[in-house]
Amino acid sequence: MEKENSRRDFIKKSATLIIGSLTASSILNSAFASGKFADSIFINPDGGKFSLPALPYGYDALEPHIDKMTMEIHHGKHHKAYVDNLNKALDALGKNALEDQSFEHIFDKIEKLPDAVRNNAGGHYNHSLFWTLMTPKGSAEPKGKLAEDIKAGFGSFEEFKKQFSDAAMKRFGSGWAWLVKTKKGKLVITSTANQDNPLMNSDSVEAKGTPILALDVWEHAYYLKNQNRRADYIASWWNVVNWETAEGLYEGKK
Ligand code: MN3
Repeated sequence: MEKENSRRDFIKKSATLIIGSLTASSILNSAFASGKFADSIFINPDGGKFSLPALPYGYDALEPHIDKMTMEIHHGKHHKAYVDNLNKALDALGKNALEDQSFEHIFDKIEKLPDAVRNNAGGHYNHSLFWTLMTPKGSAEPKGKLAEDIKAGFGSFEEFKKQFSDAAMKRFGSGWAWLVKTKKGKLVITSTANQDNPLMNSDSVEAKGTPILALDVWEHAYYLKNQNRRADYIASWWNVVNWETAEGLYEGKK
């Protein structure tokens, strides 16, 4: 009997260890590798710390459209800084300042939180999403329901591309262009300033909803290769869009 109990204990402990080793970043990485992107994976179970997810492809994988050095600095320096500064900002808030540290909760309460949380939580979330929305094996156009609804909403895929590129061009200074699915299920093109995003519960975010497509138009995303020519960067980016990820986000696949 005693033996049986200790065996059961051992199994229980082993299982706990295995589950414990599946840290936030490894769950995030496997989700990225499979191209799936669920809100729930962003709940931060890893001792209250966010971590930098690995890119789902090599730094040079998006060449010649997005160059290796830009990717190295963008992911390894810029994104990493958002992660580190988010952890610092949350530490500074104190343990009980937030009910939970999921992005969902942080973005919902964003107007009540310090700018350091807003900028760095946005930065971490936006970049994590952005990497999954690019791939060296990009197809030119979306398929299925997303393709149909883009056509229905914007007239044609070409017209959608034009309007999205336009939103990315017109965003003054640093920010992001987005394709968003609103609560009513409508597809809308929008842009946000700095590291804001359409999930933030804020009056300065014009169109709220689920991000389907995201494009970083900060100069750090293109300056090394394209210098001031944002239009060239946007034109290159269309070659590496991961429409499969976008379709998954649109259809709410977890
Ligand atoms: Mn960036």
